Amino acid sequence: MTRLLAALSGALLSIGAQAQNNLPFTVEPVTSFDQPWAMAFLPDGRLLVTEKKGNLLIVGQDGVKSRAVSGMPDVDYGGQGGLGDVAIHPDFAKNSLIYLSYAEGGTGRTRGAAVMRAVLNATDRPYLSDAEVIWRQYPKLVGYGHYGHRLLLDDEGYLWISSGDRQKFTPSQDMQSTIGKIVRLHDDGSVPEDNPFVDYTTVDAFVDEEGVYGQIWSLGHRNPLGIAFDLNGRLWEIEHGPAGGDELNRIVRGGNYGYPIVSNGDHYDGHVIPDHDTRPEFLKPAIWWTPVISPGNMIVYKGELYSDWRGDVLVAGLSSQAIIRIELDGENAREAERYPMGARIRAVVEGPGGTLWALEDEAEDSQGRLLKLIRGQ
Ligand SMILES: [Ca+2]
Ligand SMILES: [Ca+2]
Repeated sequence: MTRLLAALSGALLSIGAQAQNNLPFTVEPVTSFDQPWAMAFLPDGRLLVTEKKGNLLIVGQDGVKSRAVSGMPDVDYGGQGGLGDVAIHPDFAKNSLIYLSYAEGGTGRTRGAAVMRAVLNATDRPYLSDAEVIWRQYPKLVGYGHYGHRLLLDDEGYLWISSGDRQKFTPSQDMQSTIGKIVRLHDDGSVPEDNPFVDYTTVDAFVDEEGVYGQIWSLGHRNPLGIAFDLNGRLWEIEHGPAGGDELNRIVRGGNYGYPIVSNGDHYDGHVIPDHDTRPEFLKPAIWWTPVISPGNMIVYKGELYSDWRGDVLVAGLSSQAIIRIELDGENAREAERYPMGARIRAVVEGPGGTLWALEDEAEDSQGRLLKLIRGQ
């Protein structure tokens, strides 16, 4: 019996805190979720975690979960769609505002990404109030893929949205849509007057009945799932390429990143897409990957706990089943290290005190776990 208990506790220990070979951190599973997609820390140290089917949960660092937050939007769950990202307003301590992205059903079989802003009442029965849909991807399209819809709120009060190409290719170059774009808005969803294409409506060739030009910051993206500022205020974005050609891009105002005219990958059906170096008028990626890494999200690490990583990009890898560390040097970037995680990683986030947390993608036979990455062994 004693031996059985010892064996059991040994097994539990090995499931609990796994000191995996040659990782610079110990992986501690905290809890698990039903198809988790994104997470963000509240100022009080608790986490908000989204589940793709539509639930938002408040989670303690000990893994204790709240009831599902009520007052959520109706999400169009299916394929890659559902509840997506969650982001917290920089003045959350004063205004309790959060932002949620999700797939929203339209007329007929169309759907598209949307962003809701709401007050989070983080009580025992948490709920959203004053909810307002402040952005909708335009136009809504048939299909369940490539919503993108990663959210970033910066300290100046801008809301950045990565908007995927919905697997439709050419709209990424179409200025009459927000498909395949990076969008920049004020935190209430209004359009900043200094956005690069605000004045396009004065160009005779263009009509802008839906008011989308003004929202666009950059174009020619495929499925951007990560967006973050570095320590020097430069904006970076990471996106899925087609067959090959995942990209890390340094995002500049009004930039065109070339998709689907150029890509260092090619179409899945075998059709060649000319590579970036054939068309220098399009901005080329700082790093591209073939075979792909399949980025889930990205952050720029800003803490002190992993002091040697300060200013580096960390990418959650889906098909690469890894966390990928990228060193930035001005406009340049290079992959520095890859940490194998043994599971598809959907998100990596920095928590209080520079702690690092990762969210697994749900596998067929298991839920996606929340992992704390503990420095040292
Ligand atoms: Ca590109
Ligand atoms: Ca190519």
